[in-house]
Amino acid sequence: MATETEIIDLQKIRSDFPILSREVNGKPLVYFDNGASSQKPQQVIDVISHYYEYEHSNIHRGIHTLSQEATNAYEDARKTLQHFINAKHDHEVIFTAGTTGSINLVASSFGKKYLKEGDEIIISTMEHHSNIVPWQMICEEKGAILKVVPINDDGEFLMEEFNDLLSDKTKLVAVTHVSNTLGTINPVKEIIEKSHANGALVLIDGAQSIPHTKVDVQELDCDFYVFSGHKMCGPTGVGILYGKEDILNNLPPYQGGGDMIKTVTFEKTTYNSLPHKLEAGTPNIAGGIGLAAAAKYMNEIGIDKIEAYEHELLIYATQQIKQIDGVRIIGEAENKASVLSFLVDGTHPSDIGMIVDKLGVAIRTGHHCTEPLMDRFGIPGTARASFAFYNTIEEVDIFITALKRAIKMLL
Ligand code: 7TS
Repeated sequence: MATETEIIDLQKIRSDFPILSREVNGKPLVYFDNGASSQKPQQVIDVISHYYEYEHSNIHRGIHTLSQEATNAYEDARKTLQHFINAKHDHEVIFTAGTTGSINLVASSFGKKYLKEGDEIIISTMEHHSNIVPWQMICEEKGAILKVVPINDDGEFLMEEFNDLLSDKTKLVAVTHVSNTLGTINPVKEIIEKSHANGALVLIDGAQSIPHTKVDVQELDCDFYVFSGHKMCGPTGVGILYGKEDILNNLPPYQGGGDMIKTVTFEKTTYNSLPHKLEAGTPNIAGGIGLAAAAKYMNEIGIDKIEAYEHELLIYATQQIKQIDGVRIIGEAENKASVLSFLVDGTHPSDIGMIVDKLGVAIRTGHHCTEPLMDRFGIPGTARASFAFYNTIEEVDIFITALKRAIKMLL
C-alpha cells in the first residue's frame, strides 16, 4: 500500500484548512462528517472575503464599474465550473442553491411540461430524500408513477431489475452517482445508456461524487447533473444544475422574477436566454465565486489523487473497524467511495456518535435523509464516518480507539 504522502502533500493540504487545527471538547478535531459538508480551505475563504471587501455589487444590471466587475467574476466562475465538469457550453451551467434546489427545479419544470397521467419516473432505493420527495410531489400533481430500483444486501443497484422497470412509459430516470449512506458508486454510464436506448432522460445526483471523483458530463452523456458547493470545499447555499443545452432551452422557467426575463408588460412577458432564464432574482454571487475557487483548489491537488488517497483511507478504516467485535458494516458494494456506515450490536448509533464526539471525533448518526434505504435494511439508522482528502490514517486510528472506548462504555 502506498503511503499517504506519496499521493498528496497532506501536511500542506491540512495547513490550508484553518478549522482542522481547532480542538473539540479539549481534543484535536477529527472531522469525519464530510458527507454532510466538507470543510473550507483558506483559499476559498479568502476569495469570498475579497469579493465582499472589494468587489461586491449586484450583477447583470449595473453600468457602473463595480457591477461590471462583479458580473465578470460571477460569469468567470460559471466558466470555471463548466470546465470542472467538462460541459460543452457555459450556459449549460445553472447556479442554484444546491443539489436540493437543482432537483426541485428539474422536477418542477420538466414535470410541468412533459409529465402526464400514467407516465413513470424511476429512482433507486438508495436515494437521498432530495431525490425522492420532489419526484413524489410532481408525480402526485400529474398522476404519474414513481418506480424504485431495488438493491442487493451489499447495497448495489440491481441492473436487471432496472431493465425490467424501463418501459415506454419511463420519462426520466433519477439516480445518485454515489450513495451518501452506503458509499456505493453506481454504474451511472450504463444506467444512462440503457435509459437513452429506451427514450428516457437521466438526472444524476452528484452531491456525493463531485467531491471525490472526476466528472465529465459529456463523457457520461447525462441529461442533467446536479451537485452542491458545500460538499466540495465550497460555501453553503450554492450548487449547480448542469443540463444539455437543447433540453434546458425547452424547459419552462422555474421561478419568475428579475434577471430571467427579456421583456415584461402586464399583458405578456418574454423570457431571457440560458442560463438566466433559469436563474430568477439576485443570486448567491459570493457563493458562485467561492464555489469556483473550490473547484480550482481541488483541481490543483488533482481529483485523481484525491480519489486514490481517499480510497486508501476507506480500505484502512474498513480493515480496522472489521476487527472490532459486533460491528456490522452497512454498504459493502464492490465499488465504494469513502463512506463507512456501521452499526454495533447492542448499541444505538446516536450513543456512539455522542461518545466519540466527546473524544473529538465528528461522525454523523441517524437515517442520513435516506429513510426508505434504512427500511430496506430494517434498521432505524447507522453511524457514518465519511472521509475527505485532508483526513489522515492517524485520524482513523483515533476514531477506532474512540469507537472501542464508546463500545466499552455502552456494553
Ligand atoms: N443528494 C445526496 C446524495 C446527498 O448526499 C445530499 C446531502 C443531498 C442530495 C442534498 O444536498 P443539499 O446540499 O441540497 O442538502 N447529504 C447529506 C448527508 O449525507 N448528510 O447531510 C447531508
